[in-house]
Amino acid sequence: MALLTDLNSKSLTGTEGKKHMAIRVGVIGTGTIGSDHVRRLTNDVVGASVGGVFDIADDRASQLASSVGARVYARWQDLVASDDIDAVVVASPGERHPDQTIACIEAGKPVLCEKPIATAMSEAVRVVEAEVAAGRRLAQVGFMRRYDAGYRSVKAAMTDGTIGEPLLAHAVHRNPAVPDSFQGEMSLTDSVVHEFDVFRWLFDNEIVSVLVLPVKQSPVGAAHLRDPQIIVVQLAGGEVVTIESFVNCRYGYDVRCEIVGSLGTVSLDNPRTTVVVGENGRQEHIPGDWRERFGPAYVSELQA
Ligand code: ISE
Repeated sequence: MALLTDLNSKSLTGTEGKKHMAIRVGVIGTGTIGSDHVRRLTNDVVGASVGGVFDIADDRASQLASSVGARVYARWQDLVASDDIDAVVVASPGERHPDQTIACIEAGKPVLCEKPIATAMSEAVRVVEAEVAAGRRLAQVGFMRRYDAGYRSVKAAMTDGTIGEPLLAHAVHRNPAVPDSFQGEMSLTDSVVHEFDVFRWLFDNEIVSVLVLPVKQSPVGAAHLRDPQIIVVQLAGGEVVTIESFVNCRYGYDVRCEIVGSLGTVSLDNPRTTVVVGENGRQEHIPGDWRERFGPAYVSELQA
């Protein structure tokens, strides 16, 4: 919540006589998620504007910057140090995250870093140590599910007594397909990392053990990966979460879960838009990808 506090001090509220001052956000990395964030900050987030962008693909950065009237920086270090930038979004490749996030912390600027915070444990610890040294919370990792309306209702049902004592959860996390660059353990570090975060948040407990079970290999796509997988997570209170990770399910982006409590259950379904009934039976839309499914959550996350 450091971000909110710091930014509020810049008088966003529009009471009479007060100047509206947008927070000028610098965005490092203009790939899919970085470009989406630039557009969201420009079009959807109240009280923010994009002050500058950086990408090693400088043509892409220039094009994006000119589309929103922002400045392009030749080095990310210059963007972080600039007096024209109040806060930073880090959306570069994962291995760059620690250095860039630490630079923001050292410059005293609030930073939203896309997941993962780092690609190695020792690097993640470096970021935490930098924040401890700074003496205040300036960094937040981009776990947007915490801002999703569906997950928030699930959390409410878990905390207001509706389902009694939450005991366990079942989750599915399916992607229609992944590119060849999706390698090795990325199903855990890139996809299931969201479940690792969201179930800690939902149960308000730390993870104490993780078991990964390979499943019979899907004959379709991703021969270079073990896919699907079942992951069994145990939390400090004894709660257990089973997660199916399937990154090549083909039919759509499907993220759901059910929490089982001592008195009932609460389920997170895909957000229902329309149901079509016709000669093909009853059909409902499944999101095509995570950008569609979690678009509103990303806006709420940036707004916060
Ligand atoms: C992607 O990078 C995301 O962050 C999505 O939320 C996740 O569902 C997907 O599996 C990842 O590849």
